[in-house]
Amino acid sequence: MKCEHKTANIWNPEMECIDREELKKIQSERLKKTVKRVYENVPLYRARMDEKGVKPEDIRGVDDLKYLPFTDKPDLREGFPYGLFAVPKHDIIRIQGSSGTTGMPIVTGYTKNDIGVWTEMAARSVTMAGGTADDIVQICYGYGLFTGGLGLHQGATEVGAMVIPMSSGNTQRQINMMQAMGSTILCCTPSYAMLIGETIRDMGIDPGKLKLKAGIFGAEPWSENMRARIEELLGIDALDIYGLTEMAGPGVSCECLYKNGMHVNEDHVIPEIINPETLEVLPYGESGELVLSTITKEGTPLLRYRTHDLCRLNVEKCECGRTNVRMDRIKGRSDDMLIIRGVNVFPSQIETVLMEIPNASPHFMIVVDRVGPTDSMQLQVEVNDEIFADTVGQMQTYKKMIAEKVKSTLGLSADIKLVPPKSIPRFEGKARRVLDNRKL
Ligand code: DLL
Repeated sequence: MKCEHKTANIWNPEMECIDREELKKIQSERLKKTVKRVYENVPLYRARMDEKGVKPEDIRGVDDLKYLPFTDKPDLREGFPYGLFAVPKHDIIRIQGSSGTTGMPIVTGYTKNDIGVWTEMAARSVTMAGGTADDIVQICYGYGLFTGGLGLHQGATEVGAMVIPMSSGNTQRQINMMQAMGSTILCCTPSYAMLIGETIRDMGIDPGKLKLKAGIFGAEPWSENMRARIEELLGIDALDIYGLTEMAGPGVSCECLYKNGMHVNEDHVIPEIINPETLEVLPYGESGELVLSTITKEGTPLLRYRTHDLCRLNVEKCECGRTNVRMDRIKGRSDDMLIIRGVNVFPSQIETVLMEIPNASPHFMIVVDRVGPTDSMQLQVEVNDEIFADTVGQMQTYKKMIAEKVKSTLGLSADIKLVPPKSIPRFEGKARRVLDNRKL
């Protein structure tokens, strides 16, 4: 592991190392302005706040955050495409969307200022990984609606690094470029970093001969074991980065080289931890669901947005000197969303697809595995007697039809297995439709 660059700079020491009382004042001012703006411009917030009997002037600072209503993914789906925009379309210069469905995407709009804020958060992240104008940053997150590619691209550009906008895929070509250009920082999902590392090993390349020093990996859950494996395969410091489309994208938080939690950019986003059952706010240090409020976003500001990501917040000052709160690694989700090969999948989407297919039942099981560094998804679908009595050829055609429909709706390939009637377990309470065998 190469740690000699641990004394890396801090991109914005004024904000990242701010006195916490001072920070609270800034957050309070920004929160008040955001509340006023959404109340005046977004019908959903006005209705929710009126329902709770809360007026913008009741929110006098961060301590009053708890009086505000929550927002959640369905609000964004229902508001699609422009329902939650707080500024006229004229002021929006970019749209980004979630990596999940092609059916009902989630989109957020950015004003010029929003792009600036997001760029700043990503620049802080690249700097946390030791990135400077002397670095060569290879970005293998997807470019497009997904925020990974463009987010890190903007951040690395802001830092002045040389950016190689590879996007994902074509692993051998990635490695050839990495060798030829002398890339020093790699940005991709942790599972793709594993694949790159294993391919480098299989190609007989000595990782010590590469110029790579650090990796900025996120967009899906991973573990300390996986970190150790990637660091060994690539000879780098592997850092965790967190973000979500709804909050701008990657850079909500990122680890510094001390690798002890992800520093949250609290001057732009306020984190809270709640008990997902009772919705009660929990103190720092307790595990629960992460709830985020944007306090500088203009295009699509979101207050008390339920991420459904489970983690813990640590308010102790980090050895690196930053004072902002750190988020632990994401431990799981409080809803049933799965992330398979970087694509967000809800079991309910599979159910919707199956309901559109004649003779398929809504009884199914998703079995997720990790074969080497790649996720695989098997979809076990219960069919009726008529299909089950068909010839092998007819069953193959039927399977193909389901696979195509799943692919076109989710953008993911699944191995379809038809199972006999009544063979999938039935549940009286919440159905468990997912068997996740991945050891992350
Ligand atoms: O995944 C943004 C991103 C891009 C983050 C590149 C980091 C790097 P979405 O596609 O909207 O946005 O998915 C957001 O992904 O709610 C988490 O469940 C999960 N996620 C993101 N980062 C991490 C991470 C991007 N470091 C959803 N660890 C979030 C675990 C993560 N889960």
